[in-house]
Parts: sequence; C-alpha cells; structure tokens
Amino acid sequence: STAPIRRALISVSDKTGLTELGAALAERGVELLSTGGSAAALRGAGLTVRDVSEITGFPEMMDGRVKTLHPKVHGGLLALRDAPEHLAAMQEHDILPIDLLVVNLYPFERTVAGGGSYDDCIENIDIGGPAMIRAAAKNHGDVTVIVDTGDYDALLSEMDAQSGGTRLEFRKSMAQIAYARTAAYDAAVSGWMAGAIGEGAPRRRAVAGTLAQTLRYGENPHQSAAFYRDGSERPGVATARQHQGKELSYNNINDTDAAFELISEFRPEDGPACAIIKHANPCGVARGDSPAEAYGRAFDCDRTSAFGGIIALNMPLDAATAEAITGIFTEVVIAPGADEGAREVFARKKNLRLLTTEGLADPAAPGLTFRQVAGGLLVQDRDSGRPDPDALRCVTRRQPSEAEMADLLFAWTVAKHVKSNAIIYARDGATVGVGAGQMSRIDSTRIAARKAEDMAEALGLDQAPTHGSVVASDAFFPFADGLLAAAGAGARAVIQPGGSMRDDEVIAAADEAGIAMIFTGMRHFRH
Ligand code: 93A
Repeated sequence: STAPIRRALISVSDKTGLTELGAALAERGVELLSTGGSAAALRGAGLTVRDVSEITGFPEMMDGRVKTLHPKVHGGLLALRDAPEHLAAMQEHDILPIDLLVVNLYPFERTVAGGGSYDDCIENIDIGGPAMIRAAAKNHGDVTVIVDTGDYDALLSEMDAQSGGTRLEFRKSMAQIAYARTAAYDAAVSGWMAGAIGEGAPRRRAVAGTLAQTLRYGENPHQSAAFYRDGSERPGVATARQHQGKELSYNNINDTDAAFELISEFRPEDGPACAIIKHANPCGVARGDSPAEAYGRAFDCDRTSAFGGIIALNMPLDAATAEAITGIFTEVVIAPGADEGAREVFARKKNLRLLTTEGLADPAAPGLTFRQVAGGLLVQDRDSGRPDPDALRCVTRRQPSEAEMADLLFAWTVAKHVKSNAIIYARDGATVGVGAGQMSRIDSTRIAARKAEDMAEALGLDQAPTHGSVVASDAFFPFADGLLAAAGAGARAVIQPGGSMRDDEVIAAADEAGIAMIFTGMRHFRH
C-alpha cells in the first residue's frame, strides 16, 4: 500500500541530518517516536517527540543495552496491517503501528578503526538497532526502513510524490539496503573477533558461501583456512567427487583449480590433453593420441618439476593412463571420470587424491573473480577471452605453416593459464618450455629456453626441443630482445598480442630472423 506514513521511530547514532529529517517528517504530519539521544536532539530543534520508553513502559536500562527491545516496538514494526489476527493482537496489547523506521547503528567499525579497547568495541555492538532494522525490512510490505543518512532526501521526495506514503518498490529497495547493512555490520563484528580471540582458537570467516571444509592450514602451516562453496554448478575442484586419498589441502585446491580450468580449454572432441601443475603454473601441457600419451608428453616438458604435481585430463582416465601417472609421486589427479581399471591402479597409491568431475568447465562461461587487497576487494570478469580467428593477424613476411599455426594456438591457450610474464615454447601439440612469473619478459623467455635445454640433456636428445618450436607471449614484447632470444633458442613462429610502441622494431627483428609472427590483439595477463 502507499498509505501515508503516520508514525516514525527514529534512533540514530550518527545525527547527521537528523533534525532536518525530523522537521520535514513533522511537517508532513508524521508522529515521531525516538530513543534517548535522538529524542533529545529532536527536542532541541523544537520538535515534538514521544520517548520510546514512554511507549514501552520501561526505562532505557543497562547503559542503554535495552531500550527498544520490546514487543510494543517489534509488534509495531512486524504486524501485518491486513491480517485480522495481527490487528486484534495490536489492539489487545495496545501496540501502535510504526510505518517508518530510521536507524543507523552504534559506530562499531569506527570504534575498531580508532583503536578502541576490547570493552569499548563490545559496548559498540548494536543489538536493538539491527533487530529493528531486520524487523522493519522483513515487513517492507507495510513498513519503510532507512539505514543510511544519505537516503533521507530520497525518502522525502518519495513521500512527496506519493501523497505522504511510499511505493512497495521503494520499500523493497530500502529493505535490501537494510539487510546489506546488517550483514556487513555482523561481518565486521565477526572479523574483529577473529583477530581478538586467541591464536589457534576455532574461528570462521563470514563469507558468501557454505563451508565445505575446514582446512588443516592455509598456504602455510601457521595460517588457518577453510574452503567455501559458492553454490555454482561449474565442474571443478569444488564440485568434484573425491574417490581416495587424504583431504585436499589449501594449496591442493588452488592448484587443482588451475589444472582443471586449463585443461577445460581442450575439448575432448579435439583429442586427449593433459596438464601438470605446480604452484598454480603448468610445468607441462600436451595433446596425445591417447590420454596416457598426452600425460607422457606433458611429463617430458619438465620431469623435474612434475614431481608432486597436480594432473588434469580432459577425458576419463583409463588403466594405461593411471599406470603412467603412478610412475612418480603425484598429489592430485582430476578428470571427467575414471574407469574401473584406472581406479584399481590408483587404489594401490593410497596417498594419491583422485577426483572426478561431471564433464569439463566451460571456458567461455561468464563469471567473476575476486581478490582481496588491504581494505578492499578487487572484482573482475573471469578471463574467458579467446582470440577471434578473424582478428589474428600475421605481421611478418613469413606466414606460419598450418602445423605452426596449430601449435601457436595451443601455446597461446596455455599462456592464458600461466602467471605473467608468461612465455611458452611448444612443438607438435606439447609445451617444451614454460617461463612463468618473472618480472621481465626476457627472463621468462630465457628461463623457458634453458629448461628446455635441461630437458633435452636429461632425455639424451642432441638438440633442445625448442628447435623448430613456436612461442607464445601473454603480453607484447616491449623490445626486440625477447623475440631475438626466442629465435636464438630455435623458435620459428611467435604469437603475441602486439601493441607495443616498438612493434615495428620487433616485426623487423622477426623478419630478419625469418620468423612468422601473429598478433592476437588480446592480452592474457594473469597475476
Ligand atoms: O544497546 S542497544 O543494542 N539496545 C537497544 O535496545 C537499542 N535500540 C536502539 N542499542 C539500541 N539502539 C541504538 O541506539 C540504535 O541503533 C542507535 O544507533 C542508537 C541511538 O541511540 P540514541 O538515540 O540514544 O542516541
């Protein structure tokens, strides 16, 4: 209903705009009820106010801890105006309907930020305020709730436009804002308490989601941690079924996510593919004629780093793949299924954690990623970008061959899942050198090439697998040096976003070295 507001309860700690609001409401014929300090301020401005204590018949007591916690207040906020039973109860108990609630809470956050003592902080946990806010917000069918001094003007404009009442639409919106406020308030309280209680005491973080698992520890043993599910159905580590092995650790979950998100880029229709992850970066990714072969080729990229890795496959595991994988110590294997033969093989390795999912994740699906910074949260779209085939542009005299083009796209796909600066050498559908997480692109280029040389030595090859390879770079080469280093390692084709001030120099260097180069027009930073 848009019935005019007749009675308002005002109880505010932040008195900004209070007397102006009180005067504006009084002018519109609204009766004002209020608590101690707020009532005093309103009276000070010459307004007529009734004390809540007069309504409840109880004084404000216990240092104000109990002032509005009373059926005369909560009944007035919660009663359904069109339910005969509620109206009868109001009549019987002398409860007056309250049509508008204006509350802002004890300044808990400010008390904490100002270095308040433990007792000060505790005393500033508002109880009656949130109770009233939640009651009024629940009853938004009849009651308007305002929790922000910044919304006073909107309230008055609404009332003026609606003959002294408010539209349901407006009340709903204010109710949503009200619950956002009480949720944030309690999150602040629990966050403060998490820091105030003794080390090692059980605690939980107030985050959106349901607790899936209290973890033994976080990234390091001195950090406590937990894993929450956000309710999304996306196939991945949060929704996978674990068949065997110890509980996943914090780092296992993080790495398994990285592994599965990467391998989900490779559709099973295009053939088997395998990724091996260490510290959230791939140390080998490969296609193969069979899942076992894909694993073997991924393993051959960097056998040293693969030890204790996390392995993801894009199709169900079979016994041959399981045999190959169990050749060395592996922490986690995740795939969209595992047949009986594979499960039997894995069962012999008690510590290996085997996870199966319902299919692969859709790499193009929209979604958000979150990262915490001191005092805030960074939110962005998931990097679901894939270069538009029509946007790929060959900028060199030499064009990549068909086989090189396939490898370029393979390397580019992997690059998206490597921490910046990312440089990936690939050949015949397998990475042969991965340079990750360096502060300079030239270092990533050199590290990837050097790892490839080490591997060639270990495998007894007379030439590094980077000979005749292709290279992907997650962002543009700022100078020609990175490109020259790749050429020196034997790369024949390059894929990169382009867009450097010195693109001309880089293109000239590629032409000089007889290298084919593709610009994608899209960057894949990952930090
Ligand atoms: O201590 S309380 O949790 N107990 C209550 O019953 C209660 N009712 C309102 N705090 C309570 N309030 C809060 O008092 C309001 O949320 C508001 O922040 C403050 C306003 O007090 P005053 O009008 O005396 O300045």
